[in-house]
Amino acid sequence: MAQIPPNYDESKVPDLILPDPFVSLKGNPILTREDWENFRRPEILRLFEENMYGQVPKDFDDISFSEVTKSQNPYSNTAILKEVDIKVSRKGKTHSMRLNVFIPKSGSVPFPVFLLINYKPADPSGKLVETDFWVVEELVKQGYATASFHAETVAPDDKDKFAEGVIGTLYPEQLDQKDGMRALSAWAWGAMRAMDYFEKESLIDAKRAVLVGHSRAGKAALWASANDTRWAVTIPNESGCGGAALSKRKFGETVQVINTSFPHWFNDNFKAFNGKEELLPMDQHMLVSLIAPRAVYFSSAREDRWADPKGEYLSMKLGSRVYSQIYGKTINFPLDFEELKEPVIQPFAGYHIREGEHDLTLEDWKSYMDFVEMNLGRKDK
Ligand code: GTR
Repeated sequence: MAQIPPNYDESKVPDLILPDPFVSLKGNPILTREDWENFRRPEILRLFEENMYGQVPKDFDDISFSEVTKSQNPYSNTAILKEVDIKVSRKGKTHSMRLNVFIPKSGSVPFPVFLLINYKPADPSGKLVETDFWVVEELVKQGYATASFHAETVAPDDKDKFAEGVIGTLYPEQLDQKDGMRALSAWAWGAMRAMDYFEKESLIDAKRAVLVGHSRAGKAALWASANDTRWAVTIPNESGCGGAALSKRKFGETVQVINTSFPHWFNDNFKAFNGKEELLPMDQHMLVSLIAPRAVYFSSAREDRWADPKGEYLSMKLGSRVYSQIYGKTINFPLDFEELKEPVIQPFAGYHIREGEHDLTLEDWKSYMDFVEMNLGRKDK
């Protein structure tokens, strides 16, 4: 199929006909928490697994954590650095991923933690500084531990090599399945193994863990949290198509474009929706609904039209209805996208759009800390 140029014209966005999170596939209304959690939520999770992201296998035989000392600690005045090799074995094979963890030197233990899935490659010299992209200093100053892993240590971000990590080593049978694990599911799996470590580390409060990812890693963060309810707060930044943005708007990056440029991110079944977003049995607002009743925050950038900021806001606005309709909480997104100026920081669900381009910046992180403080509180306060 020939590639259609991206649409940036709001008047050309098709009329949105979105599946209703609160009506089951058989057409039954979903009104209670019981029906939601026991029936509809698993049904929606399976729709995403089958048609889009692929499986996230949960089984393995063994996991171990060992501290290695490889790098200098650039924040040694305020934080201790732990470099942790997480080794996971299944059926006689072992995969190892590296987690870099900074823990405040002072403050009350255990510390809430921010995990960043970092899709950028590791610095060949082993440098752990990421400036604005990973604001270790600011997070530590505010009383948070923070950790990150490079996505490539779980699955290389390369259409020819993506299986040369956890997929090929631990779960090779997934490669033969049309709904099998691909790169985004593998990165989500990596976040879960980091969570396994947090649960074992007494300086970290795994019950107050925040998962952050930018762009492709934001897609993985959302999918990780849909699969793993241990994350207290989920924050995908500018995650766009295949992340926060509604696919059926076909604004900016489309399913066909993403599947062509990055065929290794999503499962094989997703390719059937190239140019046919209207046939998807779900849309991304339903991914938001899978996070509830835990807290979720989306962020966009004004000039990042490729990621469809309006589509990101709309999916938050629509998907967060689960908090009121099923969980009886008050959620308010009274403004239209065009009227938004200030970050919406409130219990359970938040959003901001900042000026500027596609990036993860200190300004974004500051709003995340405000949202997290409101939703989780801090022990030392
Ligand atoms: C782009 C891709 C987006 C987004 C972005 C990124 O090339 O089209 O979906 O994931 O990369 O990860 O920075």
